Amino acid sequence: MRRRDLMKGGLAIAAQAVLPMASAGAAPQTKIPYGSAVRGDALVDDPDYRAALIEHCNLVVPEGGLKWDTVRPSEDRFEFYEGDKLLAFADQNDMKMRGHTLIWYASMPDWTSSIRGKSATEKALGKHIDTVVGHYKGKLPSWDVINEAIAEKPTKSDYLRPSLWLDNMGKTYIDTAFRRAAAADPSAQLVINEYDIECVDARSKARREALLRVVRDLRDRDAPVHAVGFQGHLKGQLEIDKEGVSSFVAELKAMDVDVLVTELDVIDNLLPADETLRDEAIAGRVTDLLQAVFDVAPPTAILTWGISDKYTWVPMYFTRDDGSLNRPLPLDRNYKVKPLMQVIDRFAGRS
Ligand code: 9MR
Repeated sequence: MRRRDLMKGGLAIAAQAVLPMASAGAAPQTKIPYGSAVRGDALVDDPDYRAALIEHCNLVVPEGGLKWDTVRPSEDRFEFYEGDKLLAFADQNDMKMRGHTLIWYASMPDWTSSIRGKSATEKALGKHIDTVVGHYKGKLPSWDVINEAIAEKPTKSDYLRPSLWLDNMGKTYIDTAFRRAAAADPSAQLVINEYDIECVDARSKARREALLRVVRDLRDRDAPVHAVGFQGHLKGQLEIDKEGVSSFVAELKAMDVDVLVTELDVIDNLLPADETLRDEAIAGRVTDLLQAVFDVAPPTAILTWGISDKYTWVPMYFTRDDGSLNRPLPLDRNYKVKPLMQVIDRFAGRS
């Protein structure tokens, strides 16, 4: 069995979602792996954090530990300390670990700004992917190969995000990345990961269309893309485009491309101050997204971008005007289960 098939599974379920409340529905018949992004420092320093991951997750992904700015302090050095530490934790606790991320326009170390020209850029991309995927060959069942390749506001003629890679190699940098990753680890599920593709707004729709175009082009050229990752950084004030998401998943499945949810959380800066109402609204948005996906096909995995509100990227950009703390994740700051965790447990087939 291909390793990526380990991440497949599950049957569609029929839960009813009533906005903005989460509602109970039938449990799926197959378990879907659930996991969280993990911060290396908290893993070492906070025993309650470790215990929460062990209790709730069967999958982990480093939140930053495999990005270029950690792995590549210089052109010739590769630093796997963070990734290896998390993999050891995963192995000890009978969990799997995903890789995030090989090619992303952000988090690039300064020295990469001196890379110029097609041949040098292609060489740098190949060396990075060969070495990093090669280091974990056979150990990580799934990799985010390309992260956030779609333009902020894509148009028909201009739909890819400018980057070192696009600027120097043209749009087939994406094909090259997938081919190199497949060669370095033929058993891994190879994912193209994207954000702001879930909501009812013109921008999300345009971004889904652009992403579909990229995946279709990859398939037409026989590039080994296996799945699309919905990051799922949902904006609490925006409705999920349930129809749009379902038809997007259906178009992907028709090309034999899977989906997974890679970075789920709900940005709550514009949601009510009342914590009970806020937590219900958050659970409701996630129910809508997961239902829209499961209505067509189960995702191969569900991951949240952190497990506890104690460690979340959200306040870096979305603090609340009323001064109360953000609550985007399944457990509160004291590791108490919130309605969002119950929704995940239900869709993951754990309750
Ligand atoms: O949550 C991550 C934050 O701690 C980092 O500072 C930041 C830059 O490396 O990346 C954040 O994670 C992002 C992820 O890698 C890609 N999708 C959006 C996530 C939130 O910004």
